[in-house]
Amino acid sequence: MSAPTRRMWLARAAGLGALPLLALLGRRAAFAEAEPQVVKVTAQRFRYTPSEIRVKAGRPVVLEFTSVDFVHGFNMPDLSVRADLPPGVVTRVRLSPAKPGVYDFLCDNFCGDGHEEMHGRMVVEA
Ligand SMILES: [Cu+2]
Repeated sequence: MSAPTRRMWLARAAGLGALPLLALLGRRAAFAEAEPQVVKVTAQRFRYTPSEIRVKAGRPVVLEFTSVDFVHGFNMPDLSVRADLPPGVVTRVRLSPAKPGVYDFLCDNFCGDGHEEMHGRMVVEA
């Protein structure tokens, strides 16, 4: 085999080797898109921090709640999501908002004077 022919074969072999690698990278990118967005939220008389949560439609979300002082509630009626948030533990709530929009949430465990002020919203972007 002459030197140029050998080089051509090597180049072809390298090209073929790159195909599975590209496929693997593509699959990894798709997997990364399906990875949930994790949002940490603190619940405390009488607010959630942050009070506005921005997420992407179609991407799974995990809300990680920590209450510092009381068994607050988390209720987002339009997305049928509800949880108790006992203090001292992390409460994880998973959801996959499909439709863009603004969804209100509120504390539905009476937590004292100012309880009515304990609310926020989730902005689901297209
Ligand atoms: Cu509350």
